[in-house]
Amino acid sequence: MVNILMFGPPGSGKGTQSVTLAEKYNLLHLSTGDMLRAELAAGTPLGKKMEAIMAAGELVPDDVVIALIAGKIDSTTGKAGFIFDGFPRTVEQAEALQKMLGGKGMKIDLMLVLEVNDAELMERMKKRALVSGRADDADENIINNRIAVYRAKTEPVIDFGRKAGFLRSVDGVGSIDAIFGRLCKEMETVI
Ligand code: B4P
Repeated sequence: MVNILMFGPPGSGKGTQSVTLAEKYNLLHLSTGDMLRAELAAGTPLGKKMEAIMAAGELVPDDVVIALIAGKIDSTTGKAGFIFDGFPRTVEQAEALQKMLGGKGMKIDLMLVLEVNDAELMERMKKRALVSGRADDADENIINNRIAVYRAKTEPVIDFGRKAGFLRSVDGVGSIDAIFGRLCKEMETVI
């Protein structure tokens, strides 16, 4: 089983690229953002608790997302591995994932970091707001907060990946197909 982390700032294209990478390489796509939005949409107690945090562009507590991911890893069969999209978002989440995988005889094989400048991120999320209905895309201040939270809490995971030796940076600006091609080149070093 191969384990890939799709990493990058909000709006960098993690979700967009993870879907097609998962199809091409027969991986299970695990997006913590999608899982949390599904809880919100279903009106579960967990979703109700997380709604305000997500709408403000803050991170939900580590134990919540770690539990969501653990449940999925345990119940998956018939796949060549996992692509983790938007997880881990803190060093604590990264350490928990490494421990979880280690306990099952697996490891993190590759961490793909999509590099996109802030102006481009803002433009993409404002465009997405027109169709997504997402509260966290609708307001420039919230988008700025998400980018600030990324720099403060999530970017340190890059150092974690660099030290562990599985980090690969990829230019995340250009056409979706061109970026997909760049990511596939990196994937083929581990698959
Ligand atoms: P996510 O769902 O992970 O959302 P995201 O970071 O905004 O989006 P992504 O990078 O996937 O961008 P996309 O492909 O859609 O997180 C949402 C919230 O959930 C977080 O703020 C947090 O509150 C919570 N959460 C999630 N995981 C968590 C965790 N582990 N711990 C704590 N909290 C967590 O692309 C964006 C837009 O750009 C799209 O419209 C797309 O069409 C467009 N686009 C993509 N590639 C493009 C390209 N090359 N050129 C032009 N446009 C492009």
